[in-house]
Amino acid sequence: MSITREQFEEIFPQLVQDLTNHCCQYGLPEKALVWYRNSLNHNTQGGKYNRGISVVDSTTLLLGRTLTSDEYFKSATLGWMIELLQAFFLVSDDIMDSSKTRRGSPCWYLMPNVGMIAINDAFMLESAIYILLKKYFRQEKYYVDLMELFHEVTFQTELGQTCDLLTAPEDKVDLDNFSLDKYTFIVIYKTAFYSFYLPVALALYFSNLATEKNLKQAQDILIPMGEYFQVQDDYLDNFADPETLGKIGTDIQDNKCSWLINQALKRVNPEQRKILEENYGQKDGKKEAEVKKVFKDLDLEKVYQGYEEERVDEIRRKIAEIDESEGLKKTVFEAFLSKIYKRQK
Ligand code: DMA
Ligand code: MG
Ligand code: MG
Ligand code: MG
Repeated sequence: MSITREQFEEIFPQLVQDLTNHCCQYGLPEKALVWYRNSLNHNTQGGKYNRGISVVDSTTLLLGRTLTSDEYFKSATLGWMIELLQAFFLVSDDIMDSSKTRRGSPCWYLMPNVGMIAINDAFMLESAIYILLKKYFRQEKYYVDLMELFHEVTFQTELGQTCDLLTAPEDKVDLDNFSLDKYTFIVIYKTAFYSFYLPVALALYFSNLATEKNLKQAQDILIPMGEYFQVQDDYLDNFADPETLGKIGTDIQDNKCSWLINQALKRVNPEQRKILEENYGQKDGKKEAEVKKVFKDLDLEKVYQGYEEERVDEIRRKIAEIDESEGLKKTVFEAFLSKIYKRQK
Protein backbone atom coordinates (compact mmCIF):
# COMPACT_ATOMS: atom_id res chain seq x y z
CA MET A 1 0.00 0.00 0.00
CA SER A 2 2.58 2.52 1.14
CA ILE A 3 5.35 3.56 -1.23
CA THR A 4 8.82 2.45 -0.15
CA ARG A 5 11.69 4.65 1.03
CA GLU A 6 13.55 3.73 -2.15
CA GLN A 7 10.66 4.80 -4.39
CA PHE A 8 10.46 8.09 -2.54
CA GLU A 9 14.24 8.61 -2.74
CA GLU A 10 14.18 8.20 -6.53
CA ILE A 11 12.45 11.58 -6.89
CA PHE A 12 15.03 13.62 -5.01
CA PRO A 13 17.88 13.86 -7.57
CA GLN A 14 15.52 15.68 -9.96
CA LEU A 15 14.74 18.23 -7.24
CA VAL A 16 18.44 18.75 -6.47
CA GLN A 17 18.91 19.33 -10.19
CA ASP A 18 16.09 21.90 -10.23
CA LEU A 19 17.61 23.74 -7.27
CA THR A 20 21.12 23.80 -8.66
CA ASN A 21 19.78 24.94 -12.06
CA HIS A 22 18.04 27.77 -10.24
CA CYS A 23 21.44 28.78 -8.80
CA CYS A 24 23.10 28.61 -12.22
CA GLN A 25 20.98 31.51 -13.52
CA TYR A 26 22.89 33.69 -11.03
CA GLY A 27 26.23 32.29 -12.21
CA LEU A 28 26.89 30.89 -8.75
CA PRO A 29 30.58 29.87 -8.46
CA GLU A 30 31.18 26.13 -8.76
CA LYS A 31 32.46 25.79 -5.20
CA ALA A 32 29.23 27.18 -3.74
CA LEU A 33 27.13 25.05 -6.08
CA VAL A 34 28.90 21.91 -4.89
CA TRP A 35 28.49 23.08 -1.30
CA TYR A 36 24.74 23.53 -1.69
CA ARG A 37 24.34 20.17 -3.42
CA ASN A 38 26.21 18.45 -0.57
CA SER A 39 24.14 20.19 2.07
CA LEU A 40 20.90 19.26 0.29
CA ASN A 41 21.94 15.62 0.10
CA HIS A 42 23.51 15.21 3.52
CA ASN A 43 20.68 16.89 5.40
CA THR A 44 17.67 15.30 3.74
CA GLN A 45 18.82 11.70 3.18
CA GLY A 46 18.86 8.70 5.49
CA GLY A 47 15.83 9.37 7.66
CA LYS A 48 12.55 7.49 7.86
CA TYR A 49 10.74 9.92 5.51
CA ASN A 50 7.49 9.34 7.44
CA ARG A 51 6.40 12.92 6.79
CA GLY A 52 7.25 13.00 3.11
CA ILE A 53 5.93 9.56 2.26
CA SER A 54 2.70 10.36 4.08
CA VAL A 55 1.87 13.03 1.50
CA VAL A 56 1.98 10.43 -1.28
CA ASP A 57 0.18 7.75 0.74
CA SER A 58 -2.51 10.18 1.93
CA THR A 59 -3.08 11.45 -1.62
CA THR A 60 -3.47 7.88 -2.89
CA LEU A 61 -5.99 7.08 -0.17
CA LEU A 62 -7.92 10.34 -0.67
CA LEU A 63 -8.18 9.87 -4.43
CA GLY A 64 -8.96 6.18 -3.95
CA ARG A 65 -6.95 5.08 -6.97
CA THR A 66 -3.44 4.64 -8.32
CA LEU A 67 -1.76 7.98 -9.01
CA THR A 68 -0.76 8.99 -12.52
CA SER A 69 2.99 9.46 -12.89
CA ASP A 70 2.51 13.25 -12.80
CA GLU A 71 0.43 13.04 -9.62
CA TYR A 72 2.98 10.72 -8.10
CA PHE A 73 5.87 13.05 -8.90
CA LYS A 74 4.04 16.15 -7.65
CA SER A 75 2.79 14.61 -4.41
CA ALA A 76 6.29 13.23 -3.74
CA THR A 77 7.67 16.71 -4.43
CA LEU A 78 5.34 18.12 -1.77
CA GLY A 79 6.62 15.35 0.49
CA TRP A 80 10.22 16.35 -0.20
CA MET A 81 9.34 19.94 0.65
CA ILE A 82 8.41 18.76 4.16
CA GLU A 83 11.67 16.82 4.32
CA LEU A 84 13.49 20.07 3.40
CA LEU A 85 11.60 21.91 6.13
CA GLN A 86 12.57 19.14 8.52
CA ALA A 87 16.22 19.40 7.38
CA PHE A 88 16.14 23.16 8.09
CA PHE A 89 14.77 22.54 11.59
CA LEU A 90 17.14 19.66 12.38
CA VAL A 91 20.33 21.43 11.31
CA SER A 92 19.36 24.35 13.58
CA ASP A 93 18.01 22.15 16.37
CA ASP A 94 21.25 20.16 16.59
CA ILE A 95 23.29 23.34 17.01
CA MET A 96 20.92 24.68 19.69
CA ASP A 97 20.71 21.30 21.50
CA SER A 98 24.49 20.66 21.27
CA SER A 99 23.74 17.28 19.73
CA LYS A 100 26.51 15.07 18.39
CA THR A 101 24.93 12.69 15.90
CA ARG A 102 21.95 12.59 13.57
CA ARG A 103 20.83 9.64 11.41
CA GLY A 104 23.99 7.79 12.39
CA SER A 105 26.42 10.51 11.20
CA PRO A 106 27.90 13.54 12.91
CA CYS A 107 25.47 16.46 13.00
CA TRP A 108 25.96 18.76 10.00
CA TYR A 109 27.57 21.56 12.04
CA LEU A 110 30.15 19.01 13.28
CA MET A 111 31.09 17.75 9.82
CA PRO A 112 34.59 18.69 8.57
CA ASN A 113 34.80 22.33 7.39
CA VAL A 114 31.14 23.09 8.13
CA GLY A 115 30.90 24.64 11.61
CA MET A 116 28.69 27.72 11.75
CA ILE A 117 28.24 27.81 7.97
CA ALA A 118 25.51 25.33 8.97
CA ILE A 119 23.37 28.30 10.01
CA ASN A 120 23.29 29.67 6.46
CA ASP A 121 22.88 26.14 5.12
CA ALA A 122 19.75 25.80 7.27
CA PHE A 123 18.31 28.97 5.72
CA MET A 124 19.05 27.66 2.24
CA LEU A 125 17.28 24.37 2.97
CA GLU A 126 14.20 26.38 3.90
CA SER A 127 14.45 28.59 0.80
CA ALA A 128 14.54 25.49 -1.39
CA ILE A 129 10.92 24.81 -0.45
CA TYR A 130 9.68 28.00 -2.09
CA ILE A 131 11.78 27.57 -5.22
CA LEU A 132 10.23 24.12 -5.78
CA LEU A 133 6.76 25.30 -4.81
CA LYS A 134 6.92 28.02 -7.45
CA LYS A 135 8.39 25.75 -10.12
CA TYR A 136 5.77 23.02 -9.77
CA PHE A 137 2.64 24.62 -8.27
CA ARG A 138 2.53 28.25 -9.39
CA GLN A 139 -0.30 27.53 -11.86
CA GLU A 140 -2.58 25.85 -9.28
CA LYS A 141 -5.44 27.78 -7.73
CA TYR A 142 -4.29 26.59 -4.30
CA TYR A 143 -0.72 27.93 -4.79
CA VAL A 144 -1.15 30.76 -2.27
CA ASP A 145 -2.84 28.37 0.18
CA LEU A 146 0.18 26.08 0.06
CA MET A 147 2.56 28.99 0.50
CA GLU A 148 0.61 30.33 3.46
CA LEU A 149 0.40 26.86 4.97
CA PHE A 150 4.20 26.40 4.82
CA HIS A 151 4.75 29.86 6.30
CA GLU A 152 2.26 29.37 9.13
CA VAL A 153 3.45 25.88 10.06
CA THR A 154 7.06 27.09 10.01
CA PHE A 155 6.16 29.91 12.38
CA GLN A 156 4.28 27.54 14.68
CA THR A 157 7.32 25.24 14.84
CA GLU A 158 9.56 28.19 15.65
CA LEU A 159 7.22 29.20 18.48
CA GLY A 160 7.53 25.68 19.87
CA GLN A 161 11.31 25.76 19.60
CA THR A 162 11.34 29.12 21.41
CA CYS A 163 9.41 27.67 24.35
CA ASP A 164 11.48 24.47 24.29
CA LEU A 165 14.67 26.52 24.61
CA LEU A 166 13.34 29.05 27.13
CA THR A 167 12.16 26.32 29.53
CA ALA A 168 15.67 24.81 29.33
CA PRO A 169 18.09 27.56 30.44
CA GLU A 170 21.69 26.34 30.46
CA ASP A 171 22.70 28.12 33.63
CA LYS A 172 19.65 27.75 35.83
CA VAL A 173 18.16 24.37 36.70
CA ASP A 174 14.79 24.78 38.39
CA LEU A 175 12.66 21.66 38.31
CA ASP A 176 9.65 23.64 39.57
CA ASN A 177 9.70 25.42 36.23
CA PHE A 178 8.56 22.26 34.41
CA SER A 179 4.93 21.22 34.02
CA LEU A 180 2.88 18.99 31.78
CA ASP A 181 0.93 22.04 30.56
CA LYS A 182 4.11 23.73 29.34
CA TYR A 183 5.17 20.40 27.90
CA THR A 184 1.98 20.02 25.90
CA PHE A 185 2.30 23.48 24.36
CA ILE A 186 5.95 22.90 23.43
CA VAL A 187 5.40 19.59 21.67
CA ILE A 188 2.25 20.52 19.81
CA TYR A 189 3.99 23.56 18.37
CA LYS A 190 7.51 22.26 17.82
CA THR A 191 6.48 18.90 16.36
CA ALA A 192 2.80 18.16 15.73
CA PHE A 193 1.97 20.86 13.18
CA TYR A 194 4.83 20.28 10.77
CA SER A 195 5.18 16.53 11.24
CA PHE A 196 1.52 15.47 11.24
CA TYR A 197 -0.90 18.21 10.22
CA LEU A 198 1.25 19.49 7.33
CA PRO A 199 1.55 16.21 5.33
CA VAL A 200 -2.19 15.54 5.41
CA ALA A 201 -3.13 19.19 4.79
CA LEU A 202 -0.86 19.20 1.71
CA ALA A 203 -2.49 15.98 0.47
CA LEU A 204 -5.93 17.54 0.96
CA TYR A 205 -5.02 20.62 -1.08
CA PHE A 206 -3.41 18.50 -3.78
CA SER A 207 -6.51 16.26 -3.98
CA ASN A 208 -8.81 19.30 -4.10
CA LEU A 209 -10.45 18.17 -0.86
CA ALA A 210 -9.17 20.93 1.42
CA THR A 211 -12.55 22.08 2.71
CA GLU A 212 -12.66 23.91 6.02
CA LYS A 213 -14.36 20.93 7.61
CA ASN A 214 -11.82 18.39 6.32
CA LEU A 215 -8.85 20.52 7.40
CA LYS A 216 -10.37 20.99 10.85
CA GLN A 217 -11.13 17.30 11.31
CA ALA A 218 -7.60 16.43 10.17
CA GLN A 219 -6.08 18.86 12.63
CA ASP A 220 -8.19 17.58 15.54
CA ILE A 221 -6.72 14.10 15.11
CA LEU A 222 -3.22 14.89 13.89
CA ILE A 223 -2.32 17.26 16.71
CA PRO A 224 -2.86 14.59 19.43
CA MET A 225 -1.04 12.11 17.16
CA GLY A 226 1.91 14.50 16.92
CA GLU A 227 1.91 14.98 20.67
CA TYR A 228 2.13 11.20 21.09
CA PHE A 229 4.99 11.12 18.54
CA GLN A 230 7.04 13.64 20.52
CA VAL A 231 6.42 11.71 23.76
CA GLN A 232 7.93 8.74 21.91
CA ASP A 233 10.87 10.93 20.85
CA ASP A 234 11.47 11.95 24.47
CA TYR A 235 11.15 8.36 25.69
CA LEU A 236 13.58 7.12 23.01
CA ASP A 237 16.02 9.95 23.83
CA ASN A 238 16.73 8.15 27.11
CA PHE A 239 15.69 4.54 26.62
CA ALA A 240 16.59 3.66 23.02
CA ASP A 241 19.90 2.26 21.81
CA PRO A 242 21.64 5.25 20.11
CA GLU A 243 22.87 2.86 17.41
CA THR A 244 19.28 2.03 16.41
CA LEU A 245 18.00 5.56 17.00
CA GLY A 246 20.78 7.17 14.93
CA LYS A 247 21.23 9.95 17.48
CA ILE A 248 22.59 10.25 21.01
CA GLY A 249 20.08 11.62 23.52
CA THR A 250 20.75 15.07 24.98
CA ASP A 251 17.57 15.94 26.89
CA ILE A 252 18.93 15.35 30.41
CA GLN A 253 22.14 17.33 29.92
CA ASP A 254 20.21 20.02 28.02
CA ASN A 255 17.82 20.63 30.96
CA LYS A 256 14.82 19.91 28.70
CA CYS A 257 11.22 19.99 29.88
CA SER A 258 10.82 16.45 28.53
CA TRP A 259 8.03 13.95 29.05
CA LEU A 260 10.29 11.77 31.21
CA ILE A 261 11.32 14.48 33.70
CA ASN A 262 7.69 15.56 34.06
CA GLN A 263 6.62 11.97 34.76
CA ALA A 264 9.55 11.48 37.15
CA LEU A 265 8.66 14.61 39.15
CA LYS A 266 5.15 13.23 39.74
CA ARG A 267 6.57 10.03 41.24
CA VAL A 268 9.79 10.83 43.12
CA ASN A 269 10.37 10.45 46.84
CA PRO A 270 12.30 13.29 48.56
CA GLU A 271 15.60 11.46 48.16
CA GLN A 272 15.12 10.94 44.42
CA ARG A 273 13.97 14.53 44.03
CA LYS A 274 17.26 15.64 45.58
CA ILE A 275 19.23 13.50 43.12
CA LEU A 276 17.36 15.10 40.22
CA GLU A 277 17.92 18.62 41.65
CA GLU A 278 21.64 18.00 41.90
CA ASN A 279 22.20 16.22 38.59
CA TYR A 280 19.65 17.31 35.96
CA GLY A 281 20.56 19.82 33.24
CA GLN A 282 24.34 19.75 33.51
CA LYS A 283 26.90 18.98 30.81
CA ASP A 284 28.38 16.08 32.74
CA GLY A 285 28.08 12.41 31.80
CA LYS A 286 28.31 11.19 35.43
CA LYS A 287 25.47 13.43 36.52
CA GLU A 288 23.44 12.34 33.51
CA ALA A 289 23.94 8.72 34.62
CA GLU A 290 22.54 9.55 38.08
CA VAL A 291 19.39 10.94 36.48
CA LYS A 292 19.09 7.93 34.18
CA LYS A 293 19.22 5.69 37.25
CA VAL A 294 16.31 7.53 38.87
CA PHE A 295 14.30 7.22 35.62
CA LYS A 296 15.02 3.50 35.62
CA ASP A 297 14.17 3.02 39.30
CA LEU A 298 10.85 4.81 38.77
CA ASP A 299 10.13 2.31 36.00
CA LEU A 300 9.30 5.04 33.50
CA GLU A 301 9.49 2.41 30.75
CA LYS A 302 6.35 0.86 32.17
CA VAL A 303 4.70 4.26 32.64
CA TYR A 304 5.44 5.01 28.99
CA GLN A 305 3.96 1.72 27.77
CA GLY A 306 0.76 2.47 29.68
CA TYR A 307 0.63 5.97 28.20
CA GLU A 308 1.17 4.59 24.70
CA GLU A 309 -1.71 2.12 24.90
CA GLU A 310 -4.07 4.67 26.38
CA ARG A 311 -3.17 7.41 23.91
CA VAL A 312 -3.41 5.14 20.88
CA ASP A 313 -6.83 3.86 21.97
CA GLU A 314 -8.00 7.45 22.30
CA ILE A 315 -6.68 8.38 18.84
CA ARG A 316 -8.32 5.29 17.31
CA ARG A 317 -11.65 6.30 18.88
CA LYS A 318 -11.30 9.77 17.34
CA ILE A 319 -10.53 8.26 13.93
CA ALA A 320 -13.66 6.11 14.15
CA GLU A 321 -15.75 9.28 14.62
CA ILE A 322 -14.55 10.99 11.42
CA ASP A 323 -17.22 12.28 9.07
CA GLU A 324 -16.24 11.21 5.55
CA SER A 325 -19.04 13.12 3.80
CA GLU A 326 -16.68 15.71 2.23
CA GLY A 327 -14.20 13.12 0.98
CA LEU A 328 -11.95 12.73 4.00
CA LYS A 329 -10.91 9.11 4.69
CA LYS A 330 -10.32 7.37 8.00
CA THR A 331 -7.66 5.24 6.35
CA VAL A 332 -5.42 8.31 5.97
CA PHE A 333 -5.15 8.55 9.76
CA GLU A 334 -5.01 4.81 10.36
CA ALA A 335 -2.10 4.55 7.91
CA PHE A 336 -0.23 7.42 9.58
CA LEU A 337 -0.78 5.99 13.06
CA SER A 338 0.41 2.53 12.06
CA LYS A 339 3.71 4.07 10.88
CA ILE A 340 4.55 5.31 14.37
CA TYR A 341 2.84 2.88 16.76
CA LYS A 342 5.50 1.22 18.95
CA ARG A 343 8.30 2.70 16.88
CA GLN A 344 11.87 1.95 17.99
CA LYS A 345 13.47 4.82 16.06
C1 DMA B 1 12.31 18.24 17.79
O1 DMA B 1 12.77 18.39 19.08
C2 DMA B 1 11.75 19.47 17.18
C3 DMA B 1 12.20 20.04 16.05
C4 DMA B 1 11.49 21.18 15.46
C5 DMA B 1 13.45 19.60 15.35
P1 DMA B 1 14.01 17.53 19.56
O2 DMA B 1 15.17 18.44 19.85
O3 DMA B 1 13.58 16.63 20.66
O4 DMA B 1 14.40 16.62 18.29
P2 DMA B 1 15.62 15.60 18.26
O5 DMA B 1 15.39 14.62 19.39
O6 DMA B 1 15.47 14.92 16.92
O7 DMA B 1 16.86 16.40 18.40
MG1 MG C 1 17.21 18.13 19.39
MG1 MG D 1 15.35 20.47 20.29
MG1 MG E 1 14.34 14.67 21.09
